[in-house]
Amino acid sequence: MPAVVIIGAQWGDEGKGKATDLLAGRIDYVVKFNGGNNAGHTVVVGDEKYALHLLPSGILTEGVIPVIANGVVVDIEVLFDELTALGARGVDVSKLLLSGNAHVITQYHRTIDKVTERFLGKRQIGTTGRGIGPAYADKINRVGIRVQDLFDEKILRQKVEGALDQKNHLLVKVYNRRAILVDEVVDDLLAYAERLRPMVADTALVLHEALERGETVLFEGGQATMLDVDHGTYPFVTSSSSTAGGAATGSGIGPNRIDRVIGIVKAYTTRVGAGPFPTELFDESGEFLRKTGFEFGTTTGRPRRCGWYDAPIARYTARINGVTDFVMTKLDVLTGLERIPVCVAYEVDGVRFDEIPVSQSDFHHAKPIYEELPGWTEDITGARTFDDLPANAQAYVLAIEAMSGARISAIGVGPGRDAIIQRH
Ligand code: 2SA
Ligand code: GDP
Ligand code: MG
Repeated sequence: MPAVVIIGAQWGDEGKGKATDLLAGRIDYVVKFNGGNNAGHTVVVGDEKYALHLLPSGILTEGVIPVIANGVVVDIEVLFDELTALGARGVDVSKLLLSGNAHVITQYHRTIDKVTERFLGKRQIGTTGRGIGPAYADKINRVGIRVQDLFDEKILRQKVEGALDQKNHLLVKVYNRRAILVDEVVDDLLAYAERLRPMVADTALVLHEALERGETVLFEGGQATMLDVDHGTYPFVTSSSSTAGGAATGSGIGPNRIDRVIGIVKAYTTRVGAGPFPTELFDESGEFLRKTGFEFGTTTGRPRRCGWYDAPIARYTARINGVTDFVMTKLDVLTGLERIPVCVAYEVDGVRFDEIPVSQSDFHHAKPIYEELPGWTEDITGARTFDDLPANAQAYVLAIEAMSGARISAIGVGPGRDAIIQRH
């Protein structure tokens, strides 16, 4: 099982760190291939709680080599802050490898992210404000700064000048902000160059060689399928490829290397930021899920929008990613509900849609068609085999599996690392 991809199958925060832990001990490399410090992984190890934003959660697994690959956008200050904080808690961070082709998030990306959101008013995306979109926009627009540019001051200066040219015009004339000085940005970035140098590697080659040796490489997706720039609910998406295909382009391995794609689904659904969400709840059930599941953003602290499980979304993400199996998290959060609605299809203007409507406008006002499943009241956090679960919890998992397009290979029953049931 040499190359495994883990992706979010909904709108993020499914608990991807949990699946990483499942494979721990068998992993040699863990790779972040998309996004930046907009990700938020909370990982509970014993009594310790770690919140990671830029670094892959696999960094917490001893002996694993963490890799930040070319598809990532890197805020260097955040990178060093996270490394320092983890190092102070005894985590070995010395093996981190960083692709020289990864793009850099600079202060002007953060500024533009914030001002454009403010100017969008009602049309806001609800970004994390970390400069992610503007950094990817520069990458695609071919005016981005890459990690390797920090080692050539002349090139760096030219590139920063090029990038700031139009941006300063916009900042001063449209947004009424002060112009950003080239020197300021260049000096900021150069200050990190020597500290960065030892981490920088040809990560595509490193991963290729590892796979050739038969070692196991885990690709840890940030955000989720429904936030993918191509396959998500555009424009209410992040700016990277957060689907399984992104693991290949975002790291430089061939797609045929990928052996297993694990989709992480919550036993219900959450979303942060704006955009369509058919099963969203606005009543006390939503409040119950938010409180019981502790649904608040790991990066921004924003309350997450909560709703019931959406089977058409699971089927869609199973297809888009080639999911081989799902890991379902947070089944314990549903304990105590008398009946649990599950969305099996949608209704749009009187027409039934069994799959996600292609038209975004239709999806925006799609009404869920629910099937109700009976709940359970027993505490399931101590369950470690499928048979330990109450009959109704078993039936819930099996019913969802039947509608979701792939096998459920493991079930999360609590926040702790070991609170998981594996099905063989
Ligand atoms: P951005 O900042 O450009 O990536 O925002 C674009 C949209 O993508 C959403 N997004 C996320 N959704 C869920 N979780 C994310 N990570 C953090 C977490 C979020 C947080 O794990 O909790 O702390 O708020 C994440 N990152 C980006 C975002 O909400 C926008 O809808
Ligand atoms: P990620 O973005 O997918 O890495 O997920 P987050 O870390 O943002 O959010 C997942 C949260 O759910 C974390 O606080 C985890 O500790 C928690 N979690 C993961 N699995 C379970 C589970 O099975 N039950 C409960 N109650 N919490 C879980
Ligand atoms: Mg998260």
